Amino acid sequence: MKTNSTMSKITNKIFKERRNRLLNMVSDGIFILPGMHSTKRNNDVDYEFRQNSSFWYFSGFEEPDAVMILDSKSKNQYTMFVNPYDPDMAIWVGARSGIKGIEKNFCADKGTSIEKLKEKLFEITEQHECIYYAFGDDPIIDPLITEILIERRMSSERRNKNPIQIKDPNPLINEMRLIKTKEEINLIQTAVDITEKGFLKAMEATQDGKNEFEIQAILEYEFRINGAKRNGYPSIVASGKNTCTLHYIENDSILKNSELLLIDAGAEFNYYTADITRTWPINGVFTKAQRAIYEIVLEAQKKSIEIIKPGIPISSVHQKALEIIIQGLIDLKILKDTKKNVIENKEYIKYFMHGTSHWLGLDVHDVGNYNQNNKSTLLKPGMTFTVEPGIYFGENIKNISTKYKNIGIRIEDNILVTNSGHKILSNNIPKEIVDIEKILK
Ligand SMILES: [Mn+2]
Repeated sequence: MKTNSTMSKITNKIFKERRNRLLNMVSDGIFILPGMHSTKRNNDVDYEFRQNSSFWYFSGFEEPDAVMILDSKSKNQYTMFVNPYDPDMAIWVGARSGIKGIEKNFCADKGTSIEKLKEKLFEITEQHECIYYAFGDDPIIDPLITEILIERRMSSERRNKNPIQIKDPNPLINEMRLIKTKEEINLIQTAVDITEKGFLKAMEATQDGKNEFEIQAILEYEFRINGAKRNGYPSIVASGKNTCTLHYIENDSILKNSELLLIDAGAEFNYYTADITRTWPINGVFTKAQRAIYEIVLEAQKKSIEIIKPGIPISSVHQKALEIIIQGLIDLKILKDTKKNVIENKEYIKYFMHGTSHWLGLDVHDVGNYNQNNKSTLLKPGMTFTVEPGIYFGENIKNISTKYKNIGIRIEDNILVTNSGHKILSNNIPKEIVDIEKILK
């Protein structure tokens, strides 16, 4: 698939607008936003680097160890501390942007070497009474902020300086990230479209005797050749009893004839991710028991999507899915009590133990509150999230007919709240039984 990269890119102009919006949300204060560090994998090998999402949201900068300072009072509103250019590094691992690069290519008002962070941080915070910093975010910055706090506390007592307070910037940032702009929606849609291609190829390639990781390779190959350089999270490619392990990522079992295959995966495109789940029979035809469970999950998923529109609480989506799943399990005599009692005693929880929805964006479990003032968050246009009910009969389930054993079924789509209702971004990925069986033939 050809993707129009200029249309769907977050430009420097947009990054700047985001920084300005954040600064305009506070009357006084300085934001200290650390980027990600590299993480060791083994010996001298690091894990693939991926920038912190909020840091990227305001900068587009992809190198490790950087720290962003946003300061509305200073003539340098946007200062970035970065690893300096290093000719040796350039030869071995690639050129860093360095101080010049961060100013020229990422529009920082001022670039500074990360080695000067400590001394500069004292200077920069001097004029302020409030620091926005999320304690616990960064093991190097945490103690520096503590030092500043202690120094200011002492000097305000002895030398008439103003004391300083620390505030968490995340509520402000998360509120911004929760509502997606049209550029962001385009990127999520592209990630979903790429993911769709992967799912279709994975379905076509499904065959007993193959290893889960072979199917994973086909799925992710499709992601790569369609423009997604990485996944939003490790793909879950689970067959047989593995379908009942919610975050199964070993992906190394052999596909068996009468079992199910569950794939939960998402391509990441320009930092925005999809998050899709489909479940299908390995031999191409659902057994009667698999079909019975699948139909319940599908109905729960479709009916809970139908109600999505601005103004309804996000919790009502889960509530709707839960009611349908409970009724379905009662009809199959798997649950043997009244709906009311099942809900009260949470008897459903061993079959459906996770939530139905989470926000989706730069992070697969994107930031944003699910509750505000002790009430479930009301949906607004521009919010994107998943709807993913499931039913699982894993090893923990005793006293169940053997025909249901090891069945795990989840169906997940990505939804955008629009002005008038909603849009299913992943509507083209087959989930009706007849469509799935047709592809697998
Ligand atoms: Mn999900």
